[in-house]
Amino acid sequence: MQPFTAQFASVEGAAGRLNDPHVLALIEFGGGNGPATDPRRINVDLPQLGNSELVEVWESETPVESGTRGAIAYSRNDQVLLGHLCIDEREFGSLEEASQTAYEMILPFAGELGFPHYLRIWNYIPDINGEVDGVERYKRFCMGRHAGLTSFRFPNNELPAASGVGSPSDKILIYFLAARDAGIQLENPRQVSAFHYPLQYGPKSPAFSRAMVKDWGAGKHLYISGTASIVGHESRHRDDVVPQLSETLRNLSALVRSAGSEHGVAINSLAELSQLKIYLRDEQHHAIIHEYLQEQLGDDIPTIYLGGDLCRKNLLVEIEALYAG
Ligand code: 3EB
Repeated sequence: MQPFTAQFASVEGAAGRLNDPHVLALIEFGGGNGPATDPRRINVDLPQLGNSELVEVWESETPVESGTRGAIAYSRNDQVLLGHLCIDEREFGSLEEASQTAYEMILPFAGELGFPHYLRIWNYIPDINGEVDGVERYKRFCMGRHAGLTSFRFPNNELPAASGVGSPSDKILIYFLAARDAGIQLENPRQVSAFHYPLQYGPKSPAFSRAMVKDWGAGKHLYISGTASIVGHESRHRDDVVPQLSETLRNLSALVRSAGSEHGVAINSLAELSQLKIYLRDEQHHAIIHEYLQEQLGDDIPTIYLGGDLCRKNLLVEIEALYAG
């Protein structure tokens, strides 16, 4: 049995889907940070670009159980746990402390529910490129995340795939997918592992893996982290969106190749990916990115475009992807 399916659907009537106990999550985009009326409802507060208004619906073949525990809202079936929390850093001394606390809440939580293995985490961070005392807030987030992971002795070789993107919201949003058994971490042969980035990117390296492969028995999934125009550890093609995009596609291809050849994921090319999320710093780049991706990948991959700041000021585009058979 597939643990879940993830699909984009029209925003119209989407909230009504929550009446269905097979819905594991309803992920909305750009809707403001209204109160969550259902623990399965996640609001990613980034504007959706292009003419579509989509939501993302995760469904389970079996009815899900959902609820809240402390600050974390969750839903689960027998195979997966999906949880999220929103943290207001103003309730903490600093962004580092808020991020550390968030990870210290998340890490034991999933284990207590019987899902101790993290596959994928999404981090949306307010004012990600802002600076406090000369240190960029993304670096401060990385410091807090690192401290949180360290207090649980979390090993680098179990780090989940992740996205780390700026948010216009005033709260940090983190959501995660966890499983009963571990996935396999993938690194990118074209890139230095983020957890080994040199000090120039911050005193504590970003704690995530480039991708995760999970064998669900019924098939293998590939969860690809936010991927950008980084080769080695350096940003490439400063201020040039199409070359950044083509470098990003080369990075994604390298991951897909190793997932296919080394880990038996049934994917041969980027065009076979099940889902893409494209984050772009400048909304004006939407048309050119859309056109280039259509040329390179065709029209078939369900794709959503979100406007957001990226974790390095010189990055213009970042792509995350899912392959779910
Ligand atoms: C990079 O490759 C781009 O800090 O969780 C991508 C995915 C990025 C996740 C994170 C950051 C994160 O370094 C930025």
